[in-house]
Amino acid sequence: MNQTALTAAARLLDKRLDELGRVTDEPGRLTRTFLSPAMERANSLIGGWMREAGLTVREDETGNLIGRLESPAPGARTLLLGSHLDTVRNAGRFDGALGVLLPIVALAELKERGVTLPYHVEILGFSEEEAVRFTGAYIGSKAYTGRLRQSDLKLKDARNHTLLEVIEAHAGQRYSPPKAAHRSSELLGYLEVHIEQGPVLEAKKLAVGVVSAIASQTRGRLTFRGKAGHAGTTPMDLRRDALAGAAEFILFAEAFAGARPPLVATVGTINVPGSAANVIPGEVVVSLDVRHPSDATCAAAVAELVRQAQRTARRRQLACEWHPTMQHEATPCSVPLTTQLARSVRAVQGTSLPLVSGAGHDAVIMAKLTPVAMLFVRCRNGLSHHPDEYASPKDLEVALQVVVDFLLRLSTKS
Ligand code: HGY
Ligand code: MN
Ligand code: MN
Repeated sequence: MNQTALTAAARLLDKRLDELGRVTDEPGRLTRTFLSPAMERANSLIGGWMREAGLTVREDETGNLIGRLESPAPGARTLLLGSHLDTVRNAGRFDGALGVLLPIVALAELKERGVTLPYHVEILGFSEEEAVRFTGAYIGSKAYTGRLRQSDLKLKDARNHTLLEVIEAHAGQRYSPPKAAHRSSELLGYLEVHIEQGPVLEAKKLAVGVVSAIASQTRGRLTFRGKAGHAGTTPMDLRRDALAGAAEFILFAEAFAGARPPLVATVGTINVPGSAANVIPGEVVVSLDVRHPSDATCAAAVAELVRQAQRTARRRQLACEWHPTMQHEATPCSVPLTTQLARSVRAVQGTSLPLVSGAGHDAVIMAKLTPVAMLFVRCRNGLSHHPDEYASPKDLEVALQVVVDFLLRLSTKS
């Protein structure tokens, strides 16, 4: 593809990321959660871009946006590309969206050049990956791969609505967990383009890299229970302060993980039901997110952190309960597919750096259906899950060129 067309395509991609970044449930900041009004507006905006690129568009019963480009080739299999369209609260405009919008621009360019691919392509905009509205992540890709369970449908959001109620209200009809959208034998694989959300590519002065594996991840909730009381009349030595116990644990978790890189442990939310400045907190619920490239190390770290939380609680005459909400093993990317992707990366940028992803991605779920590969794009200061998240148009252009090269090389193999 000639450079001018590529530069123009990257500029169009950047403009669309900007436009999509303003489709939000919370004016003034970017927040899009599962089946929200903003997600519906995002699906219709992106569906229009998919149609312009020549794809047929549908939304499945779980709110996933699916664009399909059929190949005339007899017996053609399907290549899947995509990522998630939901966001964390006060998010950046690249996380998830890049992996949906970039392939649309790439296919539009190939259409412009009169290229017909010898395989079908499906571009997937998953309806939920971030676990913001419901604690169990990957609802969209689990539904698409036939791995959504009845138990998932019982998850409740902050308004006490179950996942089933929310889906049926959206669809206006009964819902049960769907079968996989494809059999593995029909697929060539899944490619997800995503910002790195880390500092490595920037440090190595590279625009893109390939993902070798996605880290093991466990999330859950710790509930500390003590005794509420009057802040003014209860002597310090007679208190059972749940918040003080949780605070001691939070600092322990930070030090524990800090001493064991690349282990990471994060308490991202803290909830003190019925809190008031003049009441000793009787109950506190904190989230715990633990990750490591190795499953065994991650599991051992979670066990030690929970034991420490319970030791801290006992010493303070508190009760402490652990409730796991999500566990995903480390996911190696497909070596053959990643080797092909690395070839395109080398063709464009001269060198291809393999990286482990500390962040979870829909590729974790897609890997249970088909071989997966991921292309990481450098993001400024490695910052993500933040409105200042940023990937430059120049780096978008490199990523676009890699994906077009990958699609064309795959044509000669599929
Ligand atoms: O939290 C994650 O790893 C991803 O951004 N959902
Ligand atoms: Mn994210
Ligand atoms: Mn993401």
